[in-house]
Amino acid sequence: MTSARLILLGPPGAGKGTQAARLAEQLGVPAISTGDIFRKNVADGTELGQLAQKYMNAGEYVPDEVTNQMVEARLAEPDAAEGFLLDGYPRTAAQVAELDQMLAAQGRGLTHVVELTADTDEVVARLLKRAEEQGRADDTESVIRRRLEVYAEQTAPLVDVYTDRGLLVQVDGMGQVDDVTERLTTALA
Ligand code: B4P
Repeated sequence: MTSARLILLGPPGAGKGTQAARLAEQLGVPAISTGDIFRKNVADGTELGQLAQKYMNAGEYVPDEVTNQMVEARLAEPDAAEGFLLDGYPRTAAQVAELDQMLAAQGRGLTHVVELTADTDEVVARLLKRAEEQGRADDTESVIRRRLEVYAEQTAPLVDVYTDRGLLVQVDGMGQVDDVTERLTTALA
């Protein structure tokens, strides 16, 4: 596929970050993860990081204006000129509207929106396991529950938006990582 311009949607723990890295490599486009960019800013102690950290640690979304500006700057970088895989963005209706504007201004559109699905019990188990291994501040049980609520309230409705546009592809994120990658590859072929 040339010039893939993709969004990867899915609840926390569905495997977005895991699969985004693999898919982006296959497709030859950069994986742009808003969560990773925020975490890098937190680690570097930037002003953006200090602001984002408060929201992330509480399981809340970082405000739209901040997130939109950050993505706009990232999409303007040369490596994203041909294509990109957005992991974790957009997550709200306001972010969808902003992304539409950004892409319209560049005269390009999305090629696919992939929803990676997984059961709630499974995603909670995966995130708790990651908490043990990596100690991410937002992987405590209460924060995970809040992240799932915020996802259901603000991000799940985006599935209908992209279904109505004829862009949505649903892929089962349960099971082994390699099996999920294979399903994604088949779905996008
Ligand atoms: P993210 O970094 O996007 O975190 P996430 O939704 O939990 O997904 P992640 O990619 O990390 O996990 P994955 O499912 O791959 O966001 C973190 C926070 O940043 C948000 O809560 C918010 O505060 C902020 N933020 C980010 N984007 C934003 C936006 N657009 N607007 C506002 N705020 C924003 O994997 C989870 C675990 O499962 C991993 O340990 C992985 O190894 C494991 N795993 C994956 N696939 C598996 C499989 N098949 N089997 C078993 N384990 C698996």
